[in-house]
Amino acid sequence: KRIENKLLQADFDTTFSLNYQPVVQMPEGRATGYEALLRWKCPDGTNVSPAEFIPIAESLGLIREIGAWVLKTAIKEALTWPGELRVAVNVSPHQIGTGHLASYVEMLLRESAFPAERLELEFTETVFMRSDHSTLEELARIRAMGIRLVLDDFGIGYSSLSYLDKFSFDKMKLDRSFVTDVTLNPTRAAIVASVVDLAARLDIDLVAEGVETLKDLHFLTGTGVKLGQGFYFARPMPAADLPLLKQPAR
Ligand code: G
Ligand code: G
Ligand code: NA
Ligand code: MN
Repeated sequence: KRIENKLLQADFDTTFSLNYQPVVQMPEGRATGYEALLRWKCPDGTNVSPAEFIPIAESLGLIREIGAWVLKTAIKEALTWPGELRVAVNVSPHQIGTGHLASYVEMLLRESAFPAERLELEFTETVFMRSDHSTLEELARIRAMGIRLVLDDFGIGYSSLSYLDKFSFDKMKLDRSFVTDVTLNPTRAAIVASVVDLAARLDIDLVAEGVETLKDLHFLTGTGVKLGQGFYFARPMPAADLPLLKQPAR
């Protein structure tokens, strides 16, 4: 309840900020782009995790307004980055289905002249739970603008393969639960190898999430995963701290 009240009264521009975590080419670690991750620092000084406040924002009907702030801010910050770097924004399923998201992003890209191909929108499989026609239509409209669609946290939703059949994504991110301790766990190793094969056959970029150790990195590259994200390469950081030169992230 207290978080709900704070969220309802929150001044976005002064209490929200975005951190960015690189998605890198493996093994060398060169950034291909950055995922924007929302941070909220309440006026009383406490940091609240998006894992906690995003579901509340969804139930309060605030998520569209927050999502609009995230999109606007991420594009504004990414405008100054070198042209080969993409920015990825997480989108809640509550933000899509009415056509407003597609129109808003179209407007942002037009006003900022940010290239659509440099913007990625990340959706989890929950975006398909309602699975209505209007959601698929809006996703298609967004993709037709040249924006890249990313299937986030792949593998932990229910019946994830059916979503690949329903809609074409440009990239999928293998959930970090399969990457953690992959070198010690033959089941996870088998899952990673199968998803590498699946992504290659579908011609979808694959990112391994949660790369935390050099061992993880060696296993993943040996199994054919080309893109990675995780604490081994970099933690999420403020835009001002990003190493934006054409150097490996480490
Ligand atoms: O960065 P962190 O691990 O605290 O993120 C926790 C969760 O919050 C993750 O599932 C992440 O995808 C989600 N999240 C972070 N930023 C955003 C955002 O801007 N919008 C939405 N909808 N989810 C976000
Ligand atoms: O759901 P999503 O994949 O968007 O969640 C992103 C979250 O995962 C971020 O909040 C980030 O802090 C967290 N994260 C990123 N890399 C790692 C990692 O290597 N290990 C762990 N445990 N969490 C990570
Ligand atoms: Na994400
Ligand atoms: Mn994810």
